[in-house]
Amino acid sequence: MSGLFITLEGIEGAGKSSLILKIKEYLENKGRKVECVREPGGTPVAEQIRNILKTARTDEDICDRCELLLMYAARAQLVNTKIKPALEKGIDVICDRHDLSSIAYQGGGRGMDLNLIKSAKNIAIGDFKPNLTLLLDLSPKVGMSRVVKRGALDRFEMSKYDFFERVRQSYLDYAYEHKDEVVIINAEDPFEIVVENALEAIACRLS
Ligand code: Z5A
Repeated sequence: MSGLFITLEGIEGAGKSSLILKIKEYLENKGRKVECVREPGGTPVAEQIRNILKTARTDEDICDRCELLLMYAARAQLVNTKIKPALEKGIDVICDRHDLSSIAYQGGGRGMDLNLIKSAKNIAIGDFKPNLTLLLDLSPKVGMSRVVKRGALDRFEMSKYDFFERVRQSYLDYAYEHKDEVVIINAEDPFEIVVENALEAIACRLS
């Protein structure tokens, strides 16, 4: 595969969607072809699954195992039908969230067994993984203060602070243990600085 697979991770309000556009512009200015996708979602089928996952229902809760499997069903569809074919054509792919979100949210946040998560991963995408992950780290308080300005909260955003504290810690634990894969960026910095640090990490990977 010759395209570069870059993933952005972090709790809500970290600035992933804003940063993706800057990374795309940077890579395109270098003459590279770039596709941007998001998880869960990124294909018509996976977007339908996203809709189920994000909608809070009053008549039924989504149980943790169902949530995990839906995340991986959407990921299988996106990776196998869109991301891998693009990388094979030499196109760079930037993904707003990927597998590390499942470790952080379903593992850290929901407390699910990491071996269960690994099993689901194996079925969905095998050992496929990003060339680089940028972890936008910030406190849940700052993240949520950005998100509430947008209006109505989705099923995940309605979670309590301690859920997001566990998610954040799980992200950081993984990043400290996988320094070759994950670069931590302080997402409480002004956006211009976040962009500068992210592009520097990508430039290092390109060279
Ligand atoms: N999920 C999961 O549980 N397991 C999985 O495996 C996967 C996902 C893949 C997807 O929701 C949900 O699914 C997510 C995890 C779960 N849970 N939640 N919540 P989503 O895709 O809709 O949500 P998100 O990824 O968290 O997106 P977000 O809330 O929009 O955050 P963001 O994309 O990181 O932030 P943003 O939209 O770029 O910025 C938010 C606001 O902050 C915006 O007004 C910006 O202008 C502002 N901003 C950004 N950066 C800065 C800085 N540096 N300073 C000041 N203001 C800033």
